[in-house]
Amino acid sequence: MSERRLARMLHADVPTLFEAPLADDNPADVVLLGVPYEGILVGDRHTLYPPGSRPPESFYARFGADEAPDAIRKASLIYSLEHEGGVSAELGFTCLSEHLRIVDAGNHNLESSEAIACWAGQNGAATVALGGDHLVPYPLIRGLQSGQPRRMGVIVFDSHLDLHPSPPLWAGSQWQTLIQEGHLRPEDMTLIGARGVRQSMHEIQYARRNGVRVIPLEEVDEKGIPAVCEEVRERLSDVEAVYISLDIDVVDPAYCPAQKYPDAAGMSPREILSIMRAAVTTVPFAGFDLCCFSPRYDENQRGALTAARFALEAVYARLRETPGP
Ligand SMILES: [Mn+2]
Repeated sequence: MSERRLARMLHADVPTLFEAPLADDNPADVVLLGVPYEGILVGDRHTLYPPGSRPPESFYARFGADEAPDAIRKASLIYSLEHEGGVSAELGFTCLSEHLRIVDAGNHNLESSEAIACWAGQNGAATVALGGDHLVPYPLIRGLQSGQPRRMGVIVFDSHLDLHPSPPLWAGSQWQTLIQEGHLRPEDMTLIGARGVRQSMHEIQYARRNGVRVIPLEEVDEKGIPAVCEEVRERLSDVEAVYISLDIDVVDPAYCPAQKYPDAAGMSPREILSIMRAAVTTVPFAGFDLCCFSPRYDENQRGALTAARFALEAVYARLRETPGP
């Protein structure tokens, strides 16, 4: 292995995401980071296990999101910036490395990822985070908002609403907690892709009462992606920046079997990329996370590659939001 490659290794056989250089104290446009955090685990409908427990797994209760960042980094070699600096066909054959400073800050816990997001907010950088479970947007949005307080629109792709009121610091109550702490307004949240019956009545009641827009997958199918993109643009018309959170279980398991809560007949990656593009070309891009990817259920890195592609799209967001070169 060349010295050049070694400088872009995080540890052991894990490269940095897209083989981006390691983060240092210099300014950056995009800060990549892993948050290999998996906290409260769902055992069954009535059982939650505290962080750190290792209960038996089942098809209903899959774990392993803490293994995701390194698995996605390995698959991201396909998108290595070392390949001529990352010449992007999607961006009119723009060389990413010539226009953006993209760095990988390594793996972090909740506390240090919040500190990195705060630094990013203060320094005008966007964060691209690989979870971890779906609590990960909690420290990221808190950090971004403390670094640069803004009215933040949030676009969430998820098969589930995650609008439970409790317990706190859970990948099912993160949005209510962020709202209660004043970091988000419910009317600035749009949840796209709900499907299946792993839902709770009180979550949809909370959404309807408080103005959280829920677009179930069936409505996406009926209206079509262009109409959904148009509604996303409208929803973002009053905010100052957008944060995008992607629970990988919104994606059809055919594209990514490595999901904690798989549900057949989901969205295609290209549908999601189209909506992401609509969001980031409307207002400045603040950050992105991808959560609930569990590589132990992956097949031939198919899901890890899909996850890496979404992270690449989040990097693109930084160029889509600003005038081109
Ligand atoms: Mn979900």
